[in-house]
Amino acid sequence: MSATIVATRPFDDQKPGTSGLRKKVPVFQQPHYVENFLQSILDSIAGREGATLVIGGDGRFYNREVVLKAIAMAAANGIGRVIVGRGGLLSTPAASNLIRQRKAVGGIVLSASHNPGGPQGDFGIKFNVANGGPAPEGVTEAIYAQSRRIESYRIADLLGIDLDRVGSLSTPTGMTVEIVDPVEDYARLMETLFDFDAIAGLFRSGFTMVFDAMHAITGPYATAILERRLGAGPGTVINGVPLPDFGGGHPDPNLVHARHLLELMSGDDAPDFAAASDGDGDRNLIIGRRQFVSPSDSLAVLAANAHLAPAYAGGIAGIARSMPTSAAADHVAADLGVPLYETPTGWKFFGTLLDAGLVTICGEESAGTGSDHVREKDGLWAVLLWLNIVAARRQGVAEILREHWARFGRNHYQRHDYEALDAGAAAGLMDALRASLPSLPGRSFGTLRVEKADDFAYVDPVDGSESSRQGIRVFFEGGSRAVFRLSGTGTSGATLRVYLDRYERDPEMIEADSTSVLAELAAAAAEIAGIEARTGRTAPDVVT
Ligand code: VG1
Ligand code: CO
Repeated sequence: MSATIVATRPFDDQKPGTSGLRKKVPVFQQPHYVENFLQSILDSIAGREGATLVIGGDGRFYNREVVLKAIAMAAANGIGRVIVGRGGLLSTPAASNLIRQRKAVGGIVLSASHNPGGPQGDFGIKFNVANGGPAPEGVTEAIYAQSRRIESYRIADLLGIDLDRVGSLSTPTGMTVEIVDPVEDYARLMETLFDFDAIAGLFRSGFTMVFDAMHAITGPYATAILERRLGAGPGTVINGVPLPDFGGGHPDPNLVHARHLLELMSGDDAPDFAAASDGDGDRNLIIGRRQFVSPSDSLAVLAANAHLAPAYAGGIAGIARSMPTSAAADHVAADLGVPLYETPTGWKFFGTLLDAGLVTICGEESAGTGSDHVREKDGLWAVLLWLNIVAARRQGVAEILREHWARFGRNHYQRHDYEALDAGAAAGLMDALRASLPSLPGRSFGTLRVEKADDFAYVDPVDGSESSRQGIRVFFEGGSRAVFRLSGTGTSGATLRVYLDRYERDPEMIEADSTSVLAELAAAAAEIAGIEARTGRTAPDVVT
């Protein structure tokens, strides 16, 4: 039994976005659709002959079918060994870790991350390269180009692979299929980074937490690490069983989709700490008692306190944040005397900086934080670093955050999302904004006066690659900023994201409510972009 060559025709919509190819499940279910894209990925891997490839996904609807297809196609394309998470499951950070540990040429990670799942929900395919990180733009462009000219794909006949049993077997084509426990290597890595004894001591002393896995991939990881290894009480992890449709929920750990956690944390019998993670386990939400921590602040606090965890005791080399992320981390970098890099949105832009040792900690306003331990953002890592810091400082989340603001000042921050816009209207809005850039400086909106405005372009300091049109930035006198960009992860219509950032040092303004502090900036941003006139929307759908 060997490989079959199947004739196919290109699809014209297989262009990866911010993080892989994301479409509705029925799009992926079209005949040859998945195979075409997988073949285009495999074709992009130089040196795949005999090499190791990691395969796994977040367990959403269609995961198992595509895992089996990926194994069968790897076998027909000369891959020597595939490492597959049991049940076809791997969180994004765990996949990144396995790629690195096992010196794989890359990994195929099946996920649409925080997007909903189920038969009518979203599915996604991401490709990670040998450093464990998301394929850089040069690679995703090559994959897309290949998907436009593909004429055939290769697939082997794989009879009876049992994805649910850990162990190794050989395919008729000679490829080894190694099914591994998806949690084990990752949990061991976490033990090397953090002071597990101190965190376990915290739980023994009566500290309580809730971790909401949102019926997504992090359930088994969080249960193994928090409940079993660290001794957090049983029931600490809720919604811990991964389900193909995430139990009908939207696995995005933000104030809208994890509102119940915010409510829980404002009650009188609130636990000390609450956290959540997204569909594929790379995002995190942190809430203390009566204290939500915005992801941008979380990045800054983690960077300022990382030295309290064993892995970062020697200090950090630098910090990187995506451009729309607030400047809170910039103040920490300046204080530590380390560089701060500002990159376009998407974790793929951090890879070269991490590989070159220029930065240790990275983060995005979209609830992603991570370090050089893998090449992806890592939800549980952020939770464990927070717990390590809480244990070392013997202070609660709210106290730590308040001291942080008092020392560094506070960047009041919000992201306003306008979802499911007409794609043409959204593109028109961005074009008009771009065209208005030269005329913006000097104009006033209420008390805010525009100082400068540009379209963010990035030159990677390590490999010199260039990325343009990465978001419109409008800077106001006094240091406030509004940023506009269109989402690259949605699957229907367009989503406009408006990011608002205003820095305050005055103690009274630090304590003020972010919505009111940002109200004037929000109004200015809406006016500058003509949001109501162009989209008919008078308010955002989601504020995070
Ligand atoms: C969003 C976030 C971005 C993140 C990306 C993938 O992209 O804004 O910060 O890297 O999702 O995260 P966009 O293009 O929709 O703004 V995940 O957890 O979906 O892998
Ligand atoms: Co994700």
